[in-house]
Amino acid sequence: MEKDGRTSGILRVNRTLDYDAGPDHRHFLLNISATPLTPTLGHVAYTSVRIDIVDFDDLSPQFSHDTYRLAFVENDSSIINVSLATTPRLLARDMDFGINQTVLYKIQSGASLSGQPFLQIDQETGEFKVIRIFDREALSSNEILLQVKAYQTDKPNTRIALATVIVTVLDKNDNRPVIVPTNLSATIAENSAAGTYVTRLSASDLDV
Ligand SMILES: [Ca+2]
Ligand SMILES: [Ca+2]
Ligand SMILES: [Ca+2]
Repeated sequence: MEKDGRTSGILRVNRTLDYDAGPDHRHFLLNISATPLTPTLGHVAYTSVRIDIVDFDDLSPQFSHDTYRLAFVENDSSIINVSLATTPRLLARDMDFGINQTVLYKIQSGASLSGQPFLQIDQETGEFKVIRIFDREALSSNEILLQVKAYQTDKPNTRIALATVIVTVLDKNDNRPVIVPTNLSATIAENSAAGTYVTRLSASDLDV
């Protein structure tokens, strides 16, 4: 800070002040002396001025990573409504202060299959819950991409951050192999030599 000239007594800032830079940047104590224009020995007055910097909401939440991973097993009713944490743990921070740093989480897209939601996020902790079981075999891929949003509670549309959660649906061996065709007859001449081709069967399994 500087005095505005030597005579007016007005104080003005001469550089940008940053509350978010830490406690040392939030208060200033100025010791000020006043002397007559024509210095006279001993005619000096002193005072001090305390300046408190208040936070301005100039930052948005930021995720600790761009991408997080979540994995659970298909068709497993034991995980319904159990809190599941991502790896690494979903975390967004806003380095402002007070209301300007409050962060909540929300699933932006990707948590529905055939129009039915299967995942929920805890808006405060960022943990997920599976709310509906489904078959890995019903998916075209075992990975589902979610977009999650962290937002400042009082500015949910402007102070935001986005991250991706890669959901991996782990396969369970819940399908029997199927032999194709299921009924078959074949003929072969008697006295055929060992190794003579008879017919071909194939088996498949929907699991991966
Ligand atoms: Ca700030
Ligand atoms: Ca903020
Ligand atoms: Ca399976």
